[in-house]
Amino acid sequence: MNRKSTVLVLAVLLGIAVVGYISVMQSQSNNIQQLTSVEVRNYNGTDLSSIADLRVEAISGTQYVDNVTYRLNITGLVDYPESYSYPEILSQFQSYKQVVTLNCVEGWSATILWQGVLVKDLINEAGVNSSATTVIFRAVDSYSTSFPIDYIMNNSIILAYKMNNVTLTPELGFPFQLVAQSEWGYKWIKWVNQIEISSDTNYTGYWESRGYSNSGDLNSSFLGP
Ligand SMILES: Nc1nc2c(c(=O)[nH]1)N[C@H]1C(S)=C(S)[C@@H](COP(=O)(O)O)O[C@H]1N2
Ligand SMILES: [Mo]
Repeated sequence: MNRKSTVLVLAVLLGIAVVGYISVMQSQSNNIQQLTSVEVRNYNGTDLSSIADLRVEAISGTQYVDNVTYRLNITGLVDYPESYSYPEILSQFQSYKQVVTLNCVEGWSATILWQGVLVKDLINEAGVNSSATTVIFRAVDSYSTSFPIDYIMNNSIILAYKMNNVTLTPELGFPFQLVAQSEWGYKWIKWVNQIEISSDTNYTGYWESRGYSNSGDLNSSFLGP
C-alpha cells in the first residue's frame, strides 16, 4: 500500500469508529426510562404548598394547549420577532428555580417551587428597542396583563413550566405561567402565548381594565391605582 491509500484506509476506519461511538451513545440515551416526577414539598428548608392547594382561577375555564402546534411569540418593539415551540423554550434557554408565594386577591396563597426561563433572557434575545416601556403578556384565553419593562429587566422574573418539580397541568396554565413575584395573583398570567414589547404605558390588562390596580403591587391594595 502506498502512503495515500494508507491515509485513506485510516480515515475510513476513523469514520467507522466515530459513527459507531455515536450510535452506542444514542442507544444508551434511548434506554433512559422517564419516570413520572413526584411533587416536592420542601426545598432548601422551606415548606411548600401542594399544587393541589391552588384554586384554579380562570376567566374562561381551563385551556387545553396542544404542545405540537403551540407557539410563544415575542412581538412588538423588537429587532427580531421570535416564535418558539415549547421544546425550543425548554432547550434553548437557561432554566432557573425559585420559591415564590402566589397571593390571590380572594385571600388565599400558595408557596411553590417554580422552575422556568427568565423573561428577560427571552426578550433580550429578540433585541428590545430603546423606545420600549411596557411588556404586555397575552394568553390563549384572551386574558392579558402588563408590566413596566424595568420590572422585567431589574428582577429575575420567571416564565414557569414546572411547579414543585411537576410539569404544569392544563388547569394550572400549561405550557407557561408567569411568576410575577411581589405582585397580586391576577398578574400571574397562565397559558401565555405572546409577549409584546410596547411603548403603551397606559395599557390595562383583563382585571386592570375592570378596576384592579395596574401596578399590582402586593404591598398595596389591589383596588388602588
Ligand atoms: N390566562 C389566565 N391567567 C390567569 C387567570 C385567568 O383567568 N386567565 N387568573 C389569574 C388569577 S386571578 C390568579 S389568582 C392566578 C391563579 O393561578 P392558579 O390558577 O394557578 O392558582 O392565575 C392568574 N392567571
Ligand atoms: Mo386571583
